Amino acid sequence: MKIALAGKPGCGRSTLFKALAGSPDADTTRPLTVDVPDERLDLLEEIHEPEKKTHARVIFTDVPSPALAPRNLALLRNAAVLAVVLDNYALGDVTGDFLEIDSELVLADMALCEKRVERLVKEGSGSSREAGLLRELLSRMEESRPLRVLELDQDRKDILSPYSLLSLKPLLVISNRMGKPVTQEEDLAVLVREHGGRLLEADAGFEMELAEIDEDERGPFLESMGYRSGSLSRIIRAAYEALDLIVFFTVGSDEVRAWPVRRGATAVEAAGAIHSDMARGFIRAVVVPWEVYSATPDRNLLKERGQLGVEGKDYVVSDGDVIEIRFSV
Ligand SMILES: Nc1nc2c(ncn2[C@@H]2O[C@H](COP(=O)(O)OP(=O)(O)OP(=O)(O)O)[C@@H](O)[C@H]2O)c(=O)[nH]1
Ligand SMILES: [Mg+2]
Repeated sequence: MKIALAGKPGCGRSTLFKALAGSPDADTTRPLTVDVPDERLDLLEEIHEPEKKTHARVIFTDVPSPALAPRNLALLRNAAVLAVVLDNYALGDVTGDFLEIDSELVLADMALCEKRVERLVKEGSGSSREAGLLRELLSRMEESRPLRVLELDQDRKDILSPYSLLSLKPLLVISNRMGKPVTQEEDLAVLVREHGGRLLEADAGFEMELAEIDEDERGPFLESMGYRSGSLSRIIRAAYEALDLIVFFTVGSDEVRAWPVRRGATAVEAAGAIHSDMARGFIRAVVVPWEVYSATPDRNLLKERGQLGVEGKDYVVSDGDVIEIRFSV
């Protein structure tokens, strides 16, 4: 999952990026890949002692300012989640900056939709469903509504998905100054809610300094300063929630691994997340819910007790399921 960090010049993006990397020397011009922390996966590692443990991964990019510069558009469109960083530690005008960036996202989407409608008209498809939908979106955006606030059914989302519309992507808004919390009643919090975003707090400067001390000591240090957890885990959690992702696990002596899928994914979609061959040749899935597996991580015993669930293609995956796909190609 890709998360693009964007914001006004000097908002603290690069500082936050280095904090997320856990190193003041991190190269902000390259994507940063981090493991999604997951205690369940750690437990599976203890149980199976595999050669390899593979976390779900998140990739952060530090989008150079100005955020909506043409050279950044591909970066932004490629991201699953946009995170706008706001300077709340120095001279930033948090509400003004937020509104400015969000309206730039909307403008970029309007330009794209207009171009596409023109093209459809030229091709004689001006009265197609797609053209109708784009016109409808344009009229909403003219009222400077970001598309993420609209309720769109799956059909419409499918039509729009090739466009990677920026104001339709989940939005995290990161107030860079955790020591100065934003209350629910504050203008910024109200605005972010109205614009369909999620507000988070970070203290980039402090967390980057923390990166210089031993990893084991960071947690207690954070706590001693009144912070419950670092930005990394909170940003990842918010992104997972915004995308409505869950994870399932595969286990074995070679590898234990966490696989993110959207909530509601079926067994055959889970198989496809692992490998397209597994989806194509899907026979069945052997599924053990997390509570059952973590209590009895023993296939033979589970089998004896009749606790190995044998499921077909349409089984809906639950968060934490331990899954084995049977397939033939
Ligand atoms: N006190 C304090 N200073 C910060 C914090 N975050 C960033 N700074 C400082 O603000 C300045 C700008 O921070 P950067 O992280 O470089 O900001 P940026 O958003 O990457 O800026 P550009 O890439 O130039 O647009 C640097 O001097 C940072 O040390 C913070 O949380 N607290
Ligand atoms: Mg920077």
